[in-house]
Amino acid sequence: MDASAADAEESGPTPRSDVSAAVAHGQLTNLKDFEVVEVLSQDPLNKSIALLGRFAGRPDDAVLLLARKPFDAADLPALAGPGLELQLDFVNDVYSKYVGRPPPQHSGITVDLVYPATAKHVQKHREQKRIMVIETPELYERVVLPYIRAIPPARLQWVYNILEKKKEVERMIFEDPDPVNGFMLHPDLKWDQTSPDQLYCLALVARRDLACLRDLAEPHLPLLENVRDKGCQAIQQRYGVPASCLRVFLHYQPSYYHLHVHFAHVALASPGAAAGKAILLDDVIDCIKTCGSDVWRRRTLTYQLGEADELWRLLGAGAQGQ
Ligand code: G7M
Repeated sequence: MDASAADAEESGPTPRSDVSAAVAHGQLTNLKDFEVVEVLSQDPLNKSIALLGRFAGRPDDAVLLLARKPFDAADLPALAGPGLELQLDFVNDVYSKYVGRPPPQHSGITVDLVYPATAKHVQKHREQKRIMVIETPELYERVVLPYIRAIPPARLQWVYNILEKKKEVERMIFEDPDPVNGFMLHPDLKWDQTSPDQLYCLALVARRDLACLRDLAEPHLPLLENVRDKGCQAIQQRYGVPASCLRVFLHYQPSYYHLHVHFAHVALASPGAAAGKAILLDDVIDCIKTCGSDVWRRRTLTYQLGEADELWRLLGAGAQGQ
């Protein structure tokens, strides 16, 4: 380490460009310059907490997700600070994942950092009111589809980084390179790969013209069956978890509009696997076969929406929920 770097370490915050570069290159080794601004949400059941913070002297927001046994607010200054040693798992665009080596009194913390975080990232993790909304095909065409089309492509940067093998390459579990029916399978950001009964993997389809469930029709059956069959097979081979122990599903609405499929261990009680969010891939396939090719365009879909979601405002969800 040169003299200036040593000075910065001892006497004050790391220069702005250093923190951004350290995060982008996965070289963050502790959170000494991190200041907690707000506790966004807590989930004692899942032993996790989401924090809004900033790095000293920098204007950008950061979202920090810590997961372990339920948190004691008094521990936060030590925990989201110099005592926590970081070991890089991977970096992808503004998303990075670490294993945190906490001070001796703490143990087993995963550290997910989104930096710089947009207002959308912050809102997503803030405790919010949720309601169920009913989306008719007419509402989809008039409100939801234009909303999806207006999302800046940059939101999918992390997906394209994976598909172009710029990120998470060494984490890849399986690849079928076929441009029409192919996909890549990776551990989901949510899973630290330590325990197979917490298994959570994500299949990203290779083609880029399918945004979500509403786009799926009869010509996509070979793709969907391929993802299900080869995805389950690859998970069985790598982790020893059989297809009968996997919940394989899509989200509607998803957070990211590039078609992807979730593979979660059936024992995992994840909010993302709940009714009103998850739709089983087998049901998606069977519906197309039994109800017709355009069934997912014709169906009225009921799902949960958070107050912070842009769709809440566009669908007048507040009014629907009163
Ligand atoms: O709700 P939706 O179906 O859009 O879920 C997207 C999934 O992608 C979630 O389960 C996230 O945990 C996962 N995910 C999000 N990001 C930003 C990443 C990432 O950078 N890498 C990986 N492997 N998974 C991600």
